[in-house]
Amino acid sequence: MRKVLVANRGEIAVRVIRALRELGIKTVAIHSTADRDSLHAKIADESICIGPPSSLESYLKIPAVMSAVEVSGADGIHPGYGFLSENAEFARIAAAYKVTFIGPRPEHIESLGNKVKARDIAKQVGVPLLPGSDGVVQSVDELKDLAKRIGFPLIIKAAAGGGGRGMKVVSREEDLERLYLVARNEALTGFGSPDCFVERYCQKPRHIEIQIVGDRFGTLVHLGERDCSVQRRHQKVVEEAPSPAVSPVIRQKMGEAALKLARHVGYESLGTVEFLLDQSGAFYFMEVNTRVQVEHTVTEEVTGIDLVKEQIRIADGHPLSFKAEDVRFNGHSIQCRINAEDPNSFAPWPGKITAYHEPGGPGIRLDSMAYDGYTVPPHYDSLVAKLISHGRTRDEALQRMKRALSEMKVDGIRTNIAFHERLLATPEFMSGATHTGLLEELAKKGS
Ligand code: MV4
Repeated sequence: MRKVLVANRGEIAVRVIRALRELGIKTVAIHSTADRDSLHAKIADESICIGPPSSLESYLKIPAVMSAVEVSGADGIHPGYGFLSENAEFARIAAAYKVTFIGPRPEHIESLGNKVKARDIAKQVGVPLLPGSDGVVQSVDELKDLAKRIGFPLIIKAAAGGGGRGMKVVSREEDLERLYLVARNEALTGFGSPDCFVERYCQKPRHIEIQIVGDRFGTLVHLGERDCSVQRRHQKVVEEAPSPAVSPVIRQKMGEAALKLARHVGYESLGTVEFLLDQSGAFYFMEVNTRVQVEHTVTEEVTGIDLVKEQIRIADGHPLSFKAEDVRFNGHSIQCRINAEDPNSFAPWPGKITAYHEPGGPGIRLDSMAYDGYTVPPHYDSLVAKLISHGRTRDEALQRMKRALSEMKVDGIRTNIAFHERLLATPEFMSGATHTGLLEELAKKGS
């Protein structure tokens, strides 16, 4: 590839442009009218306005993006995360234009992006699953039979959903039929298909995900886990690698499970295999993400591997730049997502940044779209920066993060910086005793 169009905005567009520049590849940014002054549009070699602020009419509009590809003469597209990154149709259109889509093959986006299909593949290759339906639940009667076998609580999930959207937890038999019908309805309006499946509900699990990377020569490697248990309404808040709850034995088993699944389909790109880890140490397959993730950074910090460069090189037909046997895990990394939001209501808080200071020093990395005088637009998600620390131990990474949070200054808008400072000082976080219900529990306690 000589020139790549970055079909995204914000911190990930900046991250991808940096990787492309290191590889000696020219960069094309696209932006909406609301993003004229965005950092990604400023630092790219070329920048093209593709539409109005609404994502539907800009970053999500395939004809607008493909027009920019044609105008610029780009021979590759990097989709980042969100937007069109897991749209198989977009990947197919790129291929039809003889443009390299920097991601997996369209059929893998499609099959692994469907939770029922992905679950079926996991079952075929013997990856652990929670007890549940074989495929889509076809009727209320079938659901009632399943509930007798699985027991309560159980969870109904949309086949086409993802990232926690389109799920219903059912605690009592009396609610089963009603919530099933609600789930189908929401799945249809939210994802275009009413198909749902069902699983036993796992209480207070950890969200652990394995980073995988495969090239087009059949080499597939896992790069260990990330612990993304600290979430609020399915939005991750803090991520870390390694997980305080994952032993070498669990890591090896989970890594092998992720690779078995990926090998079975012949996966070629970056990917993430999500698991739930329960309090007994058992883990269960959840879903596969076929894109680069917001939290890829903590894996980069502990492995020293530039995942975005690997992803680009793989798509360009190169083998992995490292050997599986040379992968080493070094120390600990933590990421705090800095959002433009009200610290009390968590509502987005766009506006002009009137004073900005970036933390630095040993073991600190900041992946950001912000600068002094930048106006955070109201049209997109509220993530403005990712603060990432690295240390020899979890404690050192934690102390560095606390120190960096105290240095960071973002005036003019509200942010969750002080929220992170409080969270990192709780006994639960300090001891590594995190789980997906932690933020709710802390909110109830008023801490
Ligand atoms: C679950 C679960 C418990 N049991 N499935 C959410 C995101 C998606 N990847 C899967 N998710 C979950 N699936 C079963 N069978 C718990 C979650 C979950 C979660 C649920 C409620 C509130 C917060 C959560 C955070 C992470 C995962």
